[in-house]
Amino acid sequence: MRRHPFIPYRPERLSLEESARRADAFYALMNARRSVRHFAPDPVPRRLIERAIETASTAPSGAHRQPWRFVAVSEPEIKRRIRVAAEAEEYKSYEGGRMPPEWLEALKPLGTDWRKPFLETVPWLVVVFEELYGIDASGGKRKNYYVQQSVGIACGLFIAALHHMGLATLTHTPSPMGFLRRILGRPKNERPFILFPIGYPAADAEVPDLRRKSLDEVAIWDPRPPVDEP
Ligand code: IYR
Repeated sequence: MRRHPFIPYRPERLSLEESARRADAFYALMNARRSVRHFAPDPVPRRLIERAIETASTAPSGAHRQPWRFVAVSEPEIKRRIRVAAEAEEYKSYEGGRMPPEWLEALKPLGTDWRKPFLETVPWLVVVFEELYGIDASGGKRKNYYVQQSVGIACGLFIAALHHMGLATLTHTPSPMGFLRRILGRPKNERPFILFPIGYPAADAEVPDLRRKSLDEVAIWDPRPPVDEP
């Protein structure tokens, strides 16, 4: 493969004051984000979803293969089919013994169960698929690299973009998710990764009163291996 031409990259160098101001403002914005399970039925213009997808698609990716597909659903009938199939799988997980007791215990504080009415009440569902491999013009397979990392980063940017434009979402992973490929008619080289219901939070939406880990709990600075005892 030929090397890309290289072009100058000269983003503006910010003053320390400006960097600190932006750092604080962006942290405050993102720290105010919450995953939402109760949505308003209010419509969301397609233009906003397009922008969020474009933003997500700026993510870095292995060998720049951009191995993500964003499948946006607004049709009520398709949303209904997705809800029915998701609830059937989730019912088996929650009530049919597919989720081990330890997992059910871990979810108790969140109050989730097999019912997923939000899959129908939201104006948009966006299902992100990982492209496991590409298919070239002659039908041959073309390897992708670090697909999970790449798609995971794209999903993070997607969530940030939605939040920044005042929309709410949920990182929903009905399991197993194979039904999404069938209902949405996606090819074999694509695998469902995350399903995002997107809308405005319901007027009476509530979220669990969670605490985020502090900086001290999540960051380790300049660690050294322990000195071996003599
Ligand atoms: N997929 C199920 C279960 C679930 C699992 C985890 I880990 C969560 O953080 C939340 C839910 C569901 O969507 O209910």
